[in-house]
Amino acid sequence: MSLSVKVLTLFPDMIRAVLETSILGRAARQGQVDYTVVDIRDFAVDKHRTVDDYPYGGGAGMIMMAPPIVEAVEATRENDDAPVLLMTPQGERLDEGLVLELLDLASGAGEIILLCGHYKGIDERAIELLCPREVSIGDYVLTGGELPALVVIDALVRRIPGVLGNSDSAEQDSFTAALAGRLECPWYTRPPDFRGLEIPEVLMSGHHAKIEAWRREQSLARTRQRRPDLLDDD
Ligand code: 6GU
Repeated sequence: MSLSVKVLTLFPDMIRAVLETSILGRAARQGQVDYTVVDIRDFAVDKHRTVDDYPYGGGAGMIMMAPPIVEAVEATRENDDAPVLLMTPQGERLDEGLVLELLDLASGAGEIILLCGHYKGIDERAIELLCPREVSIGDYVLTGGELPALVVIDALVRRIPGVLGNSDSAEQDSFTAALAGRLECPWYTRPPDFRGLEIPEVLMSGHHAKIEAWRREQSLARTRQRRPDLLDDD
């Protein structure tokens, strides 16, 4: 059964372009996932198709109006159990653990809805009515929730069994179980000599156990150097 991913946005073209490309696009063509991109502006309630307005009480920036957002979610959602994500810097910070939890909820419902905020934010009553899971992709501010939604979709779709060509590669990546939360080791491919830079000798030795040991060691050293926080509970 294919997972239905629905993105509600004011900038549908920005989302579509990415979802057609590379592994995300291939996953859809192979029927492992299907994408629906909904233009929130289609759910505006006035003839000018207004989707944002000034905040009550004053202040800089525009606020996305509640009615188009709530109507768009209600019209799009097929399963009331499907998780609704609101992409916002105020949200819970995404990590691989949250990705797996969201994939589990989404797979259970057959559907996940991602709502992209824009401007200064969205009317709090939309949040009250929809009870979305609020998700951030990190501690910096972007102009909108579109790139974060695509980040979440990419992280989710690559964890759907069969989506990655080599079924092992998801498990070996940084931050996943096989490396126990360690960073990747360095990798090399042809040519063997590039501008005088050669390949570490062990990789040319054909000695698989030594190669594995070298990779583990590199992975650990790199993690210690760059991300000691990942080793804290070891
Ligand atoms: Cl989800 N939205 C925006 N606008 N900025 C962000 C973010 C989300 N996550 C990190 N920065």
